[in-house]
Amino acid sequence: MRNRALTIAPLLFAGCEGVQSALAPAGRDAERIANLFWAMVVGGGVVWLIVMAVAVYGARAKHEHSEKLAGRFILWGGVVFPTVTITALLIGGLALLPPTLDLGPDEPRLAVVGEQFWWRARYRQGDQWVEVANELHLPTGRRTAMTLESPDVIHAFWVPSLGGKVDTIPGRTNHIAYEPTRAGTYRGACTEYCGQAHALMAFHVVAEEPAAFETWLAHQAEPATEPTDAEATRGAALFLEHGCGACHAVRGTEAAGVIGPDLTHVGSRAHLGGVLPNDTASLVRFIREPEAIKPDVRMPAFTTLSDAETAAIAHYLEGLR
Ligand code: HEC
Ligand SMILES: [Cu+2]
Repeated sequence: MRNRALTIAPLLFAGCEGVQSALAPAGRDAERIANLFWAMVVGGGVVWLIVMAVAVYGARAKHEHSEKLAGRFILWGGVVFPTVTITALLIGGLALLPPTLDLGPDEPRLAVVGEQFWWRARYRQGDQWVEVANELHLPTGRRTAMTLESPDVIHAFWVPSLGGKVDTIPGRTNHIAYEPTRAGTYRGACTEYCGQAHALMAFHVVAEEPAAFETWLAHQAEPATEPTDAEATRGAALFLEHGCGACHAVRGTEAAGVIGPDLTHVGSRAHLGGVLPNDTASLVRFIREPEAIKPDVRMPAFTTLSDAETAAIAHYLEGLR
């Protein structure tokens, strides 16, 4: 038993660092939330120790207490103390809301949409909007305001390492802002049950220096690169022939679908669908058996394509950097 506890404990603590932890804050709002959490843990711990000490004392005391003293103890310890501490906690907790919901001076530059089971995001770049999917980038040291929407069901957007959580609600526009303090890649998740693949509705946020962020965004705004070899050229043709472009956009080509993720720069993302490493094997799986990756996915399986055809399409998509 002890052995098992020893093997499990490091795993539990490992969960507290890393890319998806409210206890390892990498954003201004996450820091505030973590501080509130620790204040509650320490405060709760102190109260627990006092209650335990009183309980032990009560169980052991041999002499009688006066009724007046007991009454006073209940009044102060049982009424006044909890009222004061819980009110203080409430005020401390509510005080976190205005700064967390503070959108900063700029108009929201990022519009996030919760889809069936992926995240669409549009960045304002000058007077155009640039669409990306499943991987957001945010500048460090700046507050980025976002709008949150959903076309059909309720999802919730949360990057525990960076800040607060807000629902995406059909027919409504919600807001949140994140201000990363530490560069890195952080994992986000849908935190409102939305269907079979809800737990797989993950995404990543790359927090980077403002200059690197602007370079990234300028690159995402560009149309797709032309295929550079014969196999990629064949893949591009097959992509259009087999109707991928009905759901996916590859800007600069005929593919202009809006149902699925924009694939213009899909090769530049670290993950596919938010959950798989972005490599040839994952691309092939997405084409062959998307349902095996995410149950109820809104993409059909392309089982009639030959191995060579699937490989050519995967090769083409990998080149879209
Ligand atoms: C009926 C619409 C539809 C068609 C047709 C379709 N897809 Fe998809 N595709 C989707 C949707 C929706 C997703 C998002 C799945 C998810 O993560 O929930 C997706 C996801 C993907 C992804 C992962 C993208 C990312 O950003 O993670 C790839 C790659 C992909 N599709 C390739 C293809 C290829 C190649 C074809 C043609 C052989 C194709 N799709 C045809 C709807 C479609
Ligand atoms: Cu969801």
